[in-house]
Amino acid sequence: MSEEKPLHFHNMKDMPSSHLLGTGTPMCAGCGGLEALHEIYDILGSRTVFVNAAGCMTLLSVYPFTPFRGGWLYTAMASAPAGAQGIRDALDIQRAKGTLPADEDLQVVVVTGDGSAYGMGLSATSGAMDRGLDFIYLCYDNEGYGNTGQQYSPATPHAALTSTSTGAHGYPGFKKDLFSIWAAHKPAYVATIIGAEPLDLAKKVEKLQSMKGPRMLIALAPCPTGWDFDPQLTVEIGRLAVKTGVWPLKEYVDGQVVHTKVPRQRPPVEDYLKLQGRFKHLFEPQRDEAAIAEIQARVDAYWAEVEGA
Ligand SMILES: Cc1ncc(C[n+]2csc(CCOP(=O)(O)OP(=O)(O)O)c2C)c(N)n1
Ligand code: SF4
Ligand SMILES: [Mg+2]
Repeated sequence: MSEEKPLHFHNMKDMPSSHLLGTGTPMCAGCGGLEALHEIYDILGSRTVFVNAAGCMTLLSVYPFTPFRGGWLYTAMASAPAGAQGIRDALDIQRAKGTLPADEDLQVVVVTGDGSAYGMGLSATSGAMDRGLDFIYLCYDNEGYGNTGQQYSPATPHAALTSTSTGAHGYPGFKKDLFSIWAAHKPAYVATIIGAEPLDLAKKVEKLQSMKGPRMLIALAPCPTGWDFDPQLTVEIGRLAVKTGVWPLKEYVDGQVVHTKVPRQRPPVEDYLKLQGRFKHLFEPQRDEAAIAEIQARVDAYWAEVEGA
């Protein structure tokens, strides 16, 4: 009888990092969160300990299998930054004792979804920034509790249908501005990114690698399963999020917010909305002009402020 191969990679030290993610994992096809994580990991490299709060990415490392060559710590949803503190402290103690050479030190990277970052884990994140913890925080933002069936979260956009906002008008609330909340703590770095804009993403990840202290990334993560679109549209939807102005690409550094891409000729937001089943009720059986106009007006107001600044 032939030996069965495991579905997941297990400590495949010689495989390039670009081959590690997305292969043999139980993630959905076209996952925008995985796309961003993959691109980031290609730059960060394997001297990385990921600290992950419960969510879709947790499925990447199911003991004893992992696609990563560095470390992985799994935490409860509210406590990934506290887990990162413990790992950083342990590394620093080993450095001080001389048992960990400088060139073998590891970078500590929190990876959580929006449910943790915008909600349950915000207090622990705030504390970690207050303490100046030397870590990177990547939030892949699929705008809902994806792993448990896309319930709405504080990151869900206005009017989106989720499994807990099912009425004729979708989610009545508005997406929380996590970028500003994080920037208000005055950490070393905050940026928004998206996998569909890999050059912008790469410049930001390279920049933050030369810094110390809290460094924060929010990646909009188009989610075919939760947003209801064909997986082959992930990149197109990601690019449209940027082109229409729905997802501003920006960074906070040295007390300043700088937009790294300013879409001056913005197509209407409905070009982005109508590709996604979660907004289908805005177009069928008849157009909800008021809701579409409100979403457009908020995007326009954002950019009017940026361009007038
Ligand atoms: C305190 C707590 N409540 C609920 C859960 C169940 N749970 C596991 S993953 C998850 C969704 C997390 O959402 P998010 O952080 O956005 O990550 P995603 O699933 O979208 O990747 C939930 C609610 C949990 N693990 N812990
Ligand atoms: S539910 Fe969405 S975020 Fe989660 S693995 Fe699937 S595509 Fe990715
Ligand atoms: Mg989520």
